[in-house]
Amino acid sequence: MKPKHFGRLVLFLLLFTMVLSQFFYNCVVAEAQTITLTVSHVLGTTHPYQPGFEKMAEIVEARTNGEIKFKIFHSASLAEEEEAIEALQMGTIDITTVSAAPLTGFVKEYMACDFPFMFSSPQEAFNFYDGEIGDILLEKTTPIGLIGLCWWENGFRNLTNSIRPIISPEDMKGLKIRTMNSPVHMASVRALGASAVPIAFGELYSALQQGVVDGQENPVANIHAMRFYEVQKYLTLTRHFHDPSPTFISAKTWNKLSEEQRKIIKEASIEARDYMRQLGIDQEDSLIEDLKKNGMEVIDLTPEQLDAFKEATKNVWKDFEDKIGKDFLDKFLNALP
Ligand code: EAX
Repeated sequence: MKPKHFGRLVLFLLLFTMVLSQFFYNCVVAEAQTITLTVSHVLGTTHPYQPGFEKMAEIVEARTNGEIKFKIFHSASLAEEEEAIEALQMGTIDITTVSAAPLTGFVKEYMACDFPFMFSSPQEAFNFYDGEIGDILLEKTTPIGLIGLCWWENGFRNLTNSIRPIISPEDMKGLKIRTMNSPVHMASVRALGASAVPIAFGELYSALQQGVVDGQENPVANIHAMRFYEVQKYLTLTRHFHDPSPTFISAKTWNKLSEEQRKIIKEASIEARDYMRQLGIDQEDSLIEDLKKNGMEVIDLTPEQLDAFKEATKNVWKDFEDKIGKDFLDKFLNALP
């Protein structure tokens, strides 16, 4: 080979090696800078929680130019709600959305969210939790290691059972009704004449299937997503509890993020909130029709029939004034619509 050709070959190989090493360096650095946030929730993929987190992930990844990605675990595959709260405290899970009930063991003021018959429409509930009271409650979780992003939505809870159609509180007598581990929910179910049996959400289907409990209460989206229609005959649209689902990020995670990344995550959680709330509202009627197609007898109460349930539970809140704290409870009740 002539010397000048050899020289050109060496130069080419040198340049090629430099380009290749720069490429691999960029890949390694880029990978090293990519943050993957672990997200946990307990509902199935057809429930608004899942598309809500997918929407949030899409926004965050786009606005951080791929720096932050989500890995979403649904159907309690990673943790039940209380476990997810503890995991956020430890920083082993980064983000979750949970009902108010599992928070009551960590921050007592969340018990107020579980009182029966507080709201008559989704918008009333949204206005309430997106206002001062919602901000106060989210602030109260900071000391336990959870940063409150905003209030997502689980929906209005309804009664199902496999024994009889429930038209009045009389029909509740003798029934074993599964509740969340919520002292207020349990007291309300007992005030209606049934016995309240707290069971973890992930174990509820088999508990219903085996007859450990006769019934349960959940929003229509949850009843449908978890296929409870396979093990429950009757659905009464009581909408007795409204169930908000505050969304949190671990303080340990939050503290590692830049101001810009925090801003993006907060804004994305709010945009995803509005998206998933609307999804829940839009799908409710069609889900009820699908529950009927799957064999459920759906009872829609008259206003007079519903009044009997309201009357039976109207004093539940009094048993919790001391537990929650009178000052906060007065503020909470005075802010209701
Ligand atoms: O928060 O446990 C329940 O019945 C809740 O609706 C569910 O965990 C979603």
